[in-house]
Amino acid sequence: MISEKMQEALNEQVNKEFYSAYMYLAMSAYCDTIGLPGFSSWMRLQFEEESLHVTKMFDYILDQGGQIHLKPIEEPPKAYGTPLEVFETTLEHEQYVTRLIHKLMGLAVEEQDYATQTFLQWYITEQVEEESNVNNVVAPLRMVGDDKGGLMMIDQQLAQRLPPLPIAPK
Ligand code: OFO
Repeated sequence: MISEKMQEALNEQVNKEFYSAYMYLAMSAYCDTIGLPGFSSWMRLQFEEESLHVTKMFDYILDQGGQIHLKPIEEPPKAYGTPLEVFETTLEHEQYVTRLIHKLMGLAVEEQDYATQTFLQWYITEQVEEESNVNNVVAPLRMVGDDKGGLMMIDQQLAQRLPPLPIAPK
């Protein structure tokens, strides 16, 4: 059982995770149009990962006897600037999501909702990984600057990203 306040906060986070998925799909299209297929494929897999974050939280709300409240998803931008800017935006976004998850945990602590605290621990760990993965792309992008050869190499590396593993069943 979860409180109504927690249920609403989790539904709000489901919407934010949907937005993340939507934004990465838009970034995937953008990277494809600027001739970076490896970047595009990385973003497409990030979209898939965010979709898993959505369904994990969706299932938790239902498992707790809560109600799902799906809200409109904000429209993401169409263009994202240079390849470095694409990943800087990604980093800022993931840092924002980390803050949202921490806020949710704060609410779970305040409400002495131990089940939700345990559940959210997975997202807290996941956000550390999300930020680290993006930082690992931002750093080489800053290093290569405008060098086209360097950019092509990074594009090839990003193309190697593997699809996300399915999230373990509850
Ligand atoms: Fe769902 O972690 Fe990114 O946004």
